Formats: sequence, C-alpha cells, structure tokens
Amino acid sequence: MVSKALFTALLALLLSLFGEHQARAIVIDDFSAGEIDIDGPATQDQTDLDPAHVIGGSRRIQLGQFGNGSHVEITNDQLQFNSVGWGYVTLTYGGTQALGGVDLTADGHDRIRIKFGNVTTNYTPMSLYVNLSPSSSSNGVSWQAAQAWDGITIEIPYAGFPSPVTAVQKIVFDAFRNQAGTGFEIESISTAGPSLAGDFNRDGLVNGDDVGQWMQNNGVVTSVYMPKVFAGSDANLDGRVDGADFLTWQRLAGVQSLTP
Ligand SMILES: [Ca+2]
Ligand SMILES: [Ca+2]
Ligand SMILES: [Ca+2]
Repeated sequence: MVSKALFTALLALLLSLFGEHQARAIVIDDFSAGEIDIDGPATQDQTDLDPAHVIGGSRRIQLGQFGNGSHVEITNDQLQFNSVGWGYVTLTYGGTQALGGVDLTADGHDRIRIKFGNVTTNYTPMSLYVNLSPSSSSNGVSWQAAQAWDGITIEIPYAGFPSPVTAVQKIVFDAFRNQAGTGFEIESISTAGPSLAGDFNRDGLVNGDDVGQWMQNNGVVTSVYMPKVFAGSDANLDGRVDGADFLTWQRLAGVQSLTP
C-alpha cells in the first residue's frame, strides 16, 4: 500500500520533473493586456500591464502616417493595424523603463516567434530590434509581410540578430511605411525553441490542422528579401513554403500515427 503522504510526495516530484522539461516561452506581447483603440498620429505609453502578457509590463505605441487614416486597436487578444494612407506603427518594450536584462535564450529558446492573424497588403516592411534604438533601422532583422501571410507563424533565429539577446533592455517591433490600404493582425510575439518540422502552426502537434496551415501559406517565399526569417510552414528551412514541406509533414504524421 502506498500511503497518502508518499503518494503526495511522489506526485510533487513528478510535477517538478515535468516542470523542468516544460520550455516556458517568454511572452513579449500576447496582446491580451492593455486594450487600446487609437487613430494616428499618436504616441501612447501603457504601464502597469501584467508582465506575464507584456514583457516588462509596459508598451509604447507610436502610430504615424504619411497621408491619413492610420489606426491601431489592441483588442480580442490581438493587435490590429489599418491604414488608409501610408501608415506605420512601432511598439517598444522597455521604452519607458528598461527591461532589466532579460535573457531571451532561457529554457533553450533560440528564436523569436510571431503569430499573425489576417494580413491585407501587397507588402508590409517590418523589423524587430533587440537592444537597439529604432533609429538604427539597418541593424535589426527585417522582413516583408505579404497578402499570403494570413495566419502565418514566422520565426527569427537569434543568430540573425546583430546584438546579443541574453541581457535585453529593449525590444522594438516596427511596421513602417506600409502601402496605402494596409491591414494586419498580430496574435503574439514570444520566444521559442526548435519544434517538430511538420508542426506548421506550432501547437506542439503534427496533425491535420497543419495541412490547413500549409495550404494557407503555400507559395510564401521568405528567402528573397529575408534570409533571417522563416515561416512555420517551411519545414526544410529553404525560405519557401511548397510541396517539399508538405512531404515532411506527411513523413512525420506517418510516424506519429503509430502512437495516436
Ligand atoms: Ca494574442
Ligand atoms: Ca500543429
Ligand atoms: Ca521549404
């Protein structure tokens, strides 16, 4: 017979072991805190936000425009940006108060992961800076979101960043000089570790949902302008989402089906 006390101790041990293997992502922003609805041009500082949802507990939003009609909303756990004219939005974490040296590589994480919602644009230049002033625009990691990016997850390996990410004081996401009529949604920005190549939507499983994700993003090319940025659906990391990536999914899904 196992006594209740022993059982409880064993359970606690198991939970602690399990906990050690859980790679906990650092949430840079999941947009579930600090709802906002503003028209540009505007700059707004939000403080005292839950640091579990916004790194450092504060975010600065700078909303600008060449022409008119830029608009940003943080609502329903996502950021939504729209612009009639050429608009831009910059999010700064650690802007009002430095982040205090956050190690983004904790738990073996080696990349930043950005999950998009709908994207409506021919192209939208974006950048991510770590520990750099946003004015150093050539020194961050840049990419261009495009129409086919609906629902895409992209990942930016730390190897692509010009600055170390082990003692971070400031993180800046910049979507600049968007074409007229641009709209995009971002669900979350977080750290991440390597994942299964066929797990296109990064939910930890390789299943039919990933095929839906692949179909949505089939044809996306990241390698032309953005050698440092990869789509979650790009299983073989060659900078494009195509049939070769689907075959990787098929292989992995076949392996998994042995242990449903
Ligand atoms: Ca979210
Ligand atoms: Ca999946
Ligand atoms: Ca590929």
